[in-house]
Amino acid sequence: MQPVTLTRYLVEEQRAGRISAELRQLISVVVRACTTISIAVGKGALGGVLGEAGTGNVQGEAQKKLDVISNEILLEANAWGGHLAACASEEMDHCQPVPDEFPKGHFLLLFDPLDGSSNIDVNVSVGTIFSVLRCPDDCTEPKDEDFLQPGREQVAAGYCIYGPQTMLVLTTGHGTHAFTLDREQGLFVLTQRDMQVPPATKEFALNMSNQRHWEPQMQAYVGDLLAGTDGPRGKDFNMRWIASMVADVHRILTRGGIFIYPWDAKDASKAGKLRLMYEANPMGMLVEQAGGLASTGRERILDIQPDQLHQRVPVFIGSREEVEAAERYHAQG
Ligand code: P6P
Repeated sequence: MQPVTLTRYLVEEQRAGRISAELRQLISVVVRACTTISIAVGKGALGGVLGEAGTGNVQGEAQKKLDVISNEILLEANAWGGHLAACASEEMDHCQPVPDEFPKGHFLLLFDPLDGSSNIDVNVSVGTIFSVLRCPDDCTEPKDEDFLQPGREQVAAGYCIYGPQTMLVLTTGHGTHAFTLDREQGLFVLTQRDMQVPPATKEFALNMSNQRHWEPQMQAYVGDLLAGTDGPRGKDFNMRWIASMVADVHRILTRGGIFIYPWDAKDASKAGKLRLMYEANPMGMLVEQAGGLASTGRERILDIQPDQLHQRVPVFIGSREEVEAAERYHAQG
């Protein structure tokens, strides 16, 4: 049986009427840019790309050289194809319309070009997260406001994880599927069709150092996770925290678990650490398409009506039964 390449998968999805030619092209261009990013990340010190860029982003975070490089790779790859109207990125204050010299398409692309970049200099897996929305009909001059659509409106979402293998995990609303990069041929090959998140889990991903800043419901929920068989959950849990959302979510899509970044009082003005539009929404679509749940602890992430491009949100994402358990604790007064 011939391996199914990403190209063949996308052609067959288009032939089946599940994606348009324009969306097929958009995904192909984004994935090709991710392959270029994978090469840059893989060079590390040999490529002179480690360390700080000496600049900051809209989040007030110091940018790594690879943050800036990855952002440029994605912008340049998507400028000329005519499949896109504008891009928005964690690394840019405002959206960037396709240059007027090129035709504009019907989609909006959002991305975190290199999520987990604090891990780059210590050789831990990082990744690119992307989300695709339709451009509103009248958006000839795309603005930030055109991007402010609930996550349930996404037409595609995915990430590329740069780890021991470079893998693409993709959904166009018809299941979540994994592709592995064949480095010799420079091709992504379908290696797991229809990923399914196990409904129950004994593994949680959480930065425990923030514990004293959590609200009481979160304290109670985590307290019972830690109590294990001695507490009401009646089972012992294991903990993992890679501090790279792409890597933690990839593990959860592969073997189950719950990833949590709750609200904390460290900076009470922020609703959470993770961003809704290009982290929580795409990951939420991928996990829901694999049978899991994505919640703020109190509502479905994909139902949130955004009011800012870079707004943050609390995140509980993964195995259905565990996210529902977390929501029960947060339903207490
Ligand atoms: P902390 C990376 O900076 C990121 O946005 C996510 O990829 C990751 O899950 C989280 O922040 C890590 O946050 O507070 O543990 O460094």
